[in-house]
Amino acid sequence: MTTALITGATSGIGKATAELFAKNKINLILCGRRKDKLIALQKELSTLVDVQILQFDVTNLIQVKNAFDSLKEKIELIDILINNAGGAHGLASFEQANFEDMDLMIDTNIKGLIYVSRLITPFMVQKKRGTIINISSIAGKESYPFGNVYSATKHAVDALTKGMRFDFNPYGIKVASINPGMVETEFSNVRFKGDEKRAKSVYDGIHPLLAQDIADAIYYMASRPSHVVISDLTILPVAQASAQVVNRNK
Ligand code: NDP
Ligand code: 8X3
Repeated sequence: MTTALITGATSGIGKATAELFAKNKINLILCGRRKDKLIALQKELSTLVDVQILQFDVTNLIQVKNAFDSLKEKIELIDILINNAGGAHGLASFEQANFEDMDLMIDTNIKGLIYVSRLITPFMVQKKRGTIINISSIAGKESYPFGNVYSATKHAVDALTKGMRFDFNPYGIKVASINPGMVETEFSNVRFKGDEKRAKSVYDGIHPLLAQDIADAIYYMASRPSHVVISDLTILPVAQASAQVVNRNK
């Protein structure tokens, strides 16, 4: 049976992907910081497949290493890695952006993805098999006003995806990225630090993507025949023409 590790499985895109993978009989290793959410999801999905949970913060290399060491036999079996944990913190003009927010985005979206991938890929290389899907963003393709550092971190994800594709080419490992536009998840609540009104207003007058729309695409990418890799996929709600151009007339 296939085994997938999903980071950021406690909400949004990661959770929807876990649910869809379980329906399709893919064993799961689910990761996140919120243990109660991991336990609830494990309970929900373990009637369908084997579900292991690992609680750690992707920004903390020691925590990532310890978590993987605690599940070594299963980590070695991973066929699919979904690098999804991440997010935006703040939305401010560069000269006013908060240092803690900037550090957190760099540490989570870039360094977290590097730590997780660096620890898992040696086993894929050994097996000469595996699929890595990095969740980037439309912000990884274009910058937009006030998106400065978030956008830079997602451009880095794009660059890392391409770099990994070169390095893993000799081993037949598939490396892909998916670049969603506006998806209504906890993303904006996190970006605006719990200001629900402001978070909701991001989706005013549009029909945004749902986490399930991205999960569908991830599953499609992960289930192609062995000679096919969908290397780069951008998905937008119909209302969105670019990171900035959004038709709010529904
Ligand atoms: P959510 O906020 O709903 O989910 C984010 C997930 O990341 C949570 O499960 C969270 O888990 C996890 N996470 C965040 N920080 C850490 C950390 N330091 N260590 C471990 N896990 C962490 O947002 P989305 O589902 O929308 O976001 C998923 C990915 O999709 C992100 O990389 C985001 O940048 C990207 N994306 C989102 C878009 C959108 O419009 N929503 C558009 C394009 C890309 P926990 O808090 O339990 O640790
Ligand atoms: C999230 C998409 O455009 O809100 O990555 O930054 S956007």
